[in-house]
Amino acid sequence: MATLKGLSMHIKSGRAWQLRESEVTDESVYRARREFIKTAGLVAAGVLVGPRLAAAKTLAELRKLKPIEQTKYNPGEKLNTYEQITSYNNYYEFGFEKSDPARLAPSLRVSPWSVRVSGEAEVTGTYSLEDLIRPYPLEERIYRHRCVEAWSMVIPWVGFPLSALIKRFKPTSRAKFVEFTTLYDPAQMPGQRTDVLAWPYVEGLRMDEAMNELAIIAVGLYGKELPGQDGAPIRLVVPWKYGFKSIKSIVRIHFRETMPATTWAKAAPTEYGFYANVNPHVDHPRWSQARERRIGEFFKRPTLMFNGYGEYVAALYKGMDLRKYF
Ligand SMILES: Nc1nc2c(c(=O)[nH]1)N[C@H]1C(S)=C(S)[C@@H](COP(=O)(O)O)O[C@H]1N2
Ligand SMILES: [Mo]
Repeated sequence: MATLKGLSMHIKSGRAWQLRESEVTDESVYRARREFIKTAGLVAAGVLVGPRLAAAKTLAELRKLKPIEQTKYNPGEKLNTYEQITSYNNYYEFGFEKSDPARLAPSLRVSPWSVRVSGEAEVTGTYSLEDLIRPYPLEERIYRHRCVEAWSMVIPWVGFPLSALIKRFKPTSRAKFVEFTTLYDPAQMPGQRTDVLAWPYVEGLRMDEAMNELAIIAVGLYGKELPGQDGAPIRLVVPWKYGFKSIKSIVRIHFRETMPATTWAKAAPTEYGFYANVNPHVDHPRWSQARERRIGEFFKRPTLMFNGYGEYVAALYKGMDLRKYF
């Protein structure tokens, strides 16, 4: 990939200041990659039964969403290209290499799609995607995205505030957290045929975090519907937290009194916390979080507290020890 040539070159040259892929990867994931590559290869070759592979869509091939309101949410930094955003990311249901989601996720069937809303709320039920999102005007939000693996991007999402969606279900006073679940369908999601993570992928927010104006439900990017690899047809975006909080392809929203057991916090509790706020002062046990590589750039840049969104979110964590609640 031409756009990522520079990046892979850095990794190969292996200078001391560079973060090697193996250093930011869980050992179990690293080992599972080999297994997965074999399995995915057999699926592609038609030896194993798997989903029909569909080519990743170009921007021109995707359905345009409209109307989209422009908003004040824009860090004023150079946008990453559509190619960068859609060819380098994590979606472990479709493999463990950054290029796997673009290769395998586009074949996920996203229509029909329904989302079940349950738990501590007055209004619950199962909604078709269309019914779920119809009431909300779509906005463009340009957000920084910071992966826990110390790379970052700037992405023009299309979506609407999560708070608007939540209000409609009238959570009760017992609802202290909201939990999100990704589709579980090992026939379509080859990564779910491995035990690298406890499937389905689960994420969650404290209710006040979920109601913060920055948290959005995204249904598109670059003015078009979401491509498979970015979490089609509906996903969460929480820009002040590490990327793993922004769960993809959501099928369930559950209001609860207790903190949900989230996927990465369960997998490695000393490495990934429930809060997962971007914090350059609290290192990951195996690497520094002080700097990040913006995809497409050569030199690393300093990571900003709350990914630069402190003015919106710092008050949520007043009085909390962010080393303890990482
Ligand atoms: N269901 C699911 N959601 C997920 C992931 C995943 O593996 N499965 N990976 C997360 C991680 S670690 C990141 S960095 C982002 C990357 O995708 P994006 O660039 O489309 O946000 O998705 C997040 N959401
Ligand atoms: Mo990530």
